[in-house]
Amino acid sequence: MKITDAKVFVGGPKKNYVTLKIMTDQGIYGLGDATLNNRETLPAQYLQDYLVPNLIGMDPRNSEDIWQYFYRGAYFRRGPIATAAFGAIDMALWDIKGKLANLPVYQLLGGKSREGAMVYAHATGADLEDLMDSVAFYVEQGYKAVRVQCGIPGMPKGYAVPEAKGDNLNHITDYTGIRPKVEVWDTDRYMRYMPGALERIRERFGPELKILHDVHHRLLPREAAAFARAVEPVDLYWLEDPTPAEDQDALRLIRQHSTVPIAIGEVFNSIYDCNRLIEQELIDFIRVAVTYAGGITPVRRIVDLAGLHHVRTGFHGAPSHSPICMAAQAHLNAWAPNFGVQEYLVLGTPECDALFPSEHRMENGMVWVSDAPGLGVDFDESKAARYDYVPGSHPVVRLEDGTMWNY
Ligand code: CS2
Ligand code: MG
Repeated sequence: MKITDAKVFVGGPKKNYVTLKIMTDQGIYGLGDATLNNRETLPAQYLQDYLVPNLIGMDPRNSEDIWQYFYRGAYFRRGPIATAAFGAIDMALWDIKGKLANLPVYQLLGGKSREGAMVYAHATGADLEDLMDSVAFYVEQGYKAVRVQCGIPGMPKGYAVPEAKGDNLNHITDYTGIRPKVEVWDTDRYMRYMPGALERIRERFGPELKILHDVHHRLLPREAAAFARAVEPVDLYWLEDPTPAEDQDALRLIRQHSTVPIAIGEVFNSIYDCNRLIEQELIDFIRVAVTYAGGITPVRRIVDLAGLHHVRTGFHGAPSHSPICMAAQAHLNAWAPNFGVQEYLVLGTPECDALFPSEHRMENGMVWVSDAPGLGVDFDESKAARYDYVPGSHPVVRLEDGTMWNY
């Protein structure tokens, strides 16, 4: 069996999805996602210029060797541009493998460990009252877990917070241009306000709701330790990215001062970014994404390592990823013995569903994996032609005095 061709598409409804389609001499094709948020053209170019020409003629069934060939063969290893491109190839090869075997990918991983996989939604508010409405909206729809972010009094804009009450902020990318908007951050205001706000959410929604909160890398290690201690009474399901991920020792300080579960890893792109954190049991949830972390093959290794150390999965699932990555994660979530939760934003616009038809279902705050062979998601090329690449950007963050800070 041989790979005969591969095509890369960039574009999508309100989003620049990078979609790889690998064709074979047996008529079976596979799909992969290389969407690197706000840098989408780069993995696409890497695929087009270097990887696709080498893929042609390879046997798609040898997904392990193909992964090693590109990873080791690049010489300059890792980095999200490369791993997103390798990730797309790997997903497409698992898709092909499943179609060949006539089995859904979760069966190739070891079968189902559960029926539905719990997801969490993003509740957000310009202020706390607005956030409460947003949480109530998700709770009414059956969500068991909700991430909560709200505006901080006196701070013009916080992470993932809408400007006007009632606005939904599921898409953080600003497509008006390539130059990022500037948001202003004030750690002191955040530290004073947020623990009390989280307690009020707990009081209002009761003990059952799983409440998650994302600090988005904004605190220094000592601040993060103090914050984690302050939010202990809230009984968070997790505290996400309390400090920038590069300084892994920072998490030790947090651990020494608090038992709040820590979730980290959405910016990681290899097992070497998290093996120490996992082995030293400094985190509770690993947040890698199948796209950025290089595909199903390496993510499965991360999941297995995590399982040895009581670390559960909480894969990244922001609107950064196309339904192809989300499908790959749905299969891993169905299998992983140490599954925790899946981040899930309802992209479900009719345009997105039409571009990526699939039978994976979201119902009652759970994802139900599709039983179709392979990844169980398709890609309608005829519709893809409607969408062009649209340059966009995340905001950047500065402190009040102008100092650059972490987005
Ligand atoms: C976030 C992301 O989903 C999350 O937890 O941290 O929305 C993140 O900001 C984006 O993926 C960045 O591209
Ligand atoms: Mg996050």
